[in-house]
Amino acid sequence: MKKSALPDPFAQAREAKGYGTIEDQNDPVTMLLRLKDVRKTAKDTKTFQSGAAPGRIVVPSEVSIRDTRQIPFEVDPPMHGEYRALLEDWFKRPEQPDYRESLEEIITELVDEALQTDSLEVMEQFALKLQSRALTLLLNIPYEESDTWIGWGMHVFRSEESALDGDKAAILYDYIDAQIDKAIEHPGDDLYSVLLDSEIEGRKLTKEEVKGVMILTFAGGRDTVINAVTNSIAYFAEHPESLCRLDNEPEITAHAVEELVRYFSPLTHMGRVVTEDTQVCEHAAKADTRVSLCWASANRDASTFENPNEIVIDRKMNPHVGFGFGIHKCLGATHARQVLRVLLGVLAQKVKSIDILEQKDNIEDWGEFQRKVGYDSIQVKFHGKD
Ligand code: HEM
Ligand code: EMZ
Repeated sequence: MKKSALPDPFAQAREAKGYGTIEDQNDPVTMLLRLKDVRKTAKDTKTFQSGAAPGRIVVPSEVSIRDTRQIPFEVDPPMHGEYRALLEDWFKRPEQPDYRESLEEIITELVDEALQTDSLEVMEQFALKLQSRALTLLLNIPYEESDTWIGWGMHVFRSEESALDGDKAAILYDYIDAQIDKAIEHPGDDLYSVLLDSEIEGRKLTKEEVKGVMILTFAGGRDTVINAVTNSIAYFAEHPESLCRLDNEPEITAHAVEELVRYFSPLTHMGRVVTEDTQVCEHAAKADTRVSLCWASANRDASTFENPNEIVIDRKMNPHVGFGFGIHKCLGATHARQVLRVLLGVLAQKVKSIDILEQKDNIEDWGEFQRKVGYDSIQVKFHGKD
């Protein structure tokens, strides 16, 4: 097994019965493992709702550490569409040329630094910095603000021991409250100010609604991007031929990014609350229980993906659900894709090879399933082209 591989722990259960069951704070979750079922369930927002108690669709449940509803993630139609319409244009800005150029500057600086270092810990010294600095572009705020977020360290709203740490989460929530108050006093052209000035159903968004969008922007786009970046570097360390191909055929870059997101599936699964007694893959799902859409399992479903456990860097047919499916599909995907495209471009251009010196895998514990999602830490050495 390669050091950079992410094995698929769901294969057997997916093929045998299509689901698995896990315990979580006395609110068990039936994980749906097949691509077909994940898609069907994601589409049926009436029977499988997102707008339950704030935090309940997240696994592990965040009900005990959060009261603020994340928007538009924890909202169902028709309100979901109203919020989403407010946000779409802003979250498409990463397609603009100047946004891409700024990303290129951020990433080039980090890669140049990495080339000067004998041993680089990718999670903390590369991916966290990249993610934080890139996020200043999405929020349209000064670059220096990223120093604060980097200063929070790897585990901001989680502690090392537990995925649920209310005190840690409060650091982020209090920070966002303070930033909203600042934007009220001195409105600018940042995301906070734009949201505070937006209207829904003929009224301004409340502070609580703005907070709900901002928490999601920070939380949803942090670990996912950090893992995608770090896993990409580990992959290229063991597949220098793929870096070489990207250099010679930059036109495959967009395909490569989709394939990496499929294979890595940085968000393993996301829950829904069942609103009426129903059936999912011949399994009774009672009203007010939880199911989850397991993107990571669906993305290895051999009935759709040939050689699902291999990274086929220019895979053509790739209807993966790494960014979700249906109305809640990832709003940050344009940003995440641009980050990864630019990263691949810069690596292909400057890096000849990467050695993995030491690694500690990050294994998520989902009851009967143990899933490697990335690394707690990984030390590497970059080698430049000349
Ligand atoms: C939704 C994955 C990056 C913001 C989602 C969903 C997935 C996902 C699977 C669907 C959740 C559901 O249906 O319940 C990812 C991955 C990322 C990534 C794999 C990186 C590789 C980001 C970033 C941001 C972001 C960078 C913003 C900064 C959101 C938001 C939603 C969402 C706001 C909810 C959209 C809605 O409910 O309409 N993401 N995400 N994500 N993501 Fe991401
Ligand atoms: C929630 C979630 C969003 C949750 C789209 O996914 O990401 C998780 O990492 C957070 O813990 O609060 O934002």
